[in-house]
Amino acid sequence: MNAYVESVIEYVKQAHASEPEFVQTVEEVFSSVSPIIDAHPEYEKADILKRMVEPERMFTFRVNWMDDNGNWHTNRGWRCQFNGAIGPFKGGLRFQKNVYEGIIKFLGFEQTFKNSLTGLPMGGAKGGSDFDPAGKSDAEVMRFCQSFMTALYRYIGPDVDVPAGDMGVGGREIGYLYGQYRRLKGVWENGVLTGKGLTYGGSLIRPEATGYGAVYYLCEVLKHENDTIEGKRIAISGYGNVGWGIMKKAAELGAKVTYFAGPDGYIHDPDGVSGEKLDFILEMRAKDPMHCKPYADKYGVEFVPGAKCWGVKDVDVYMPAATQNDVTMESAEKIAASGVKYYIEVANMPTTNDALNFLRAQDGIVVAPSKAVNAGGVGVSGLEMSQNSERLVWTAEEVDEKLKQMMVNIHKVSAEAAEEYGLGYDLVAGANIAGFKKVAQAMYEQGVF
Ligand code: 2IT
Repeated sequence: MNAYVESVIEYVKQAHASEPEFVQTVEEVFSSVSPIIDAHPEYEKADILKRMVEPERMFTFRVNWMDDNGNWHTNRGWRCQFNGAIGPFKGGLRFQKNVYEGIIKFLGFEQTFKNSLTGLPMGGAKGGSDFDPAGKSDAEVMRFCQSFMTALYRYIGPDVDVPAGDMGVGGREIGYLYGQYRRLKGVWENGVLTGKGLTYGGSLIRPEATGYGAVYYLCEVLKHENDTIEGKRIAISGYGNVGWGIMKKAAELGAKVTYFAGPDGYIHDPDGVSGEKLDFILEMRAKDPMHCKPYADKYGVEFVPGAKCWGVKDVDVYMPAATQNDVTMESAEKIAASGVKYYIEVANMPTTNDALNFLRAQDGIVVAPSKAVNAGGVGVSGLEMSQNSERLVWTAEEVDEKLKQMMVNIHKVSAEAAEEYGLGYDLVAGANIAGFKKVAQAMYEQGVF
């Protein structure tokens, strides 16, 4: 490894010891960039790497809100405007009990390279709160979102920073956040948020985009391997927005999701999830996001409590689509032993670094990295921004076609970047290199600050 790269990784390990997720993502991305630093001594001179691991700006704020019984609560809010070299800051908001600086920073860093890969002009950002949405009423969520936006609105804008959803933040939350932004600013600036409802400037296909994009990316991998999506059986974890989109697009293209895992265990449905089962999942999730067992009860299929489906043999593709560090070394060993050929990450950083490197080193497995595979989500957010600024609305077919092209291109530039540096078909390194190159060059050309 290049000595400068090594020294910056070492620095991050020391300086961010209390933020293991952030250290993990820096190590993962920077482990691929040595050849670029070797080829560009001017980057070291301009200290590009050390500047890259420091957010341009990150702030924390207080969010007070009243519950339905009249009790006040205090939560913490964050926004990390990580890198704005190639466009306005862009990235989701995560509302989850376990959120702290290290999670927001890891997601913001990852977002920078992901957004670069989309080919659209978007910088990297992330934000969120340790607010726990579980069991909260609509009115409580509304008051929380209004308070959150009151603290945030001065620091965002269509050309400044454009938040969106992530875990715990969907269409409902974005609606309340936008309502409060509009009320405070007194202008129609709907390009300030993406993932909006269709009645006020949301883009068709945005809710499905991450899952659809992941399946389009999978199709490109299969094409490369002289294989097709037809008849493929897929095991996923997570059945949120993203997992649901995978199920739907897979069914549409003649494949099927035969396993899916939730917080309480996993489901095995050999017929695959399609048709009205997709509607049932939406209902089940709305009633209780912590249990997928009701699906097994309803359709008379197998439910395995307290376990993950990593290691099952009767599938062709694994797609972890739940959350970070879902697949550890123990699961990776089972995956390698299963003989399944395709390991397609979907959630942000779903694999620990040791497990990811272990899987990449296996001969018979093709590994694809989440920052490329899930980039269709933020990619369609970028398309939503374009529609908002031009005051027009694209049809579902138009957006879907642009999404597909974007995923084809992300796969292509990743494969080409790896090829260029003699790494073969290494989609993990290729995505890191392709995403990194554009950001590094933009920072370099804009001078040191
Ligand atoms: O992780 C992600 O890319 C997102 N949560 C979506 C971000 C966005 O701005 O649409």
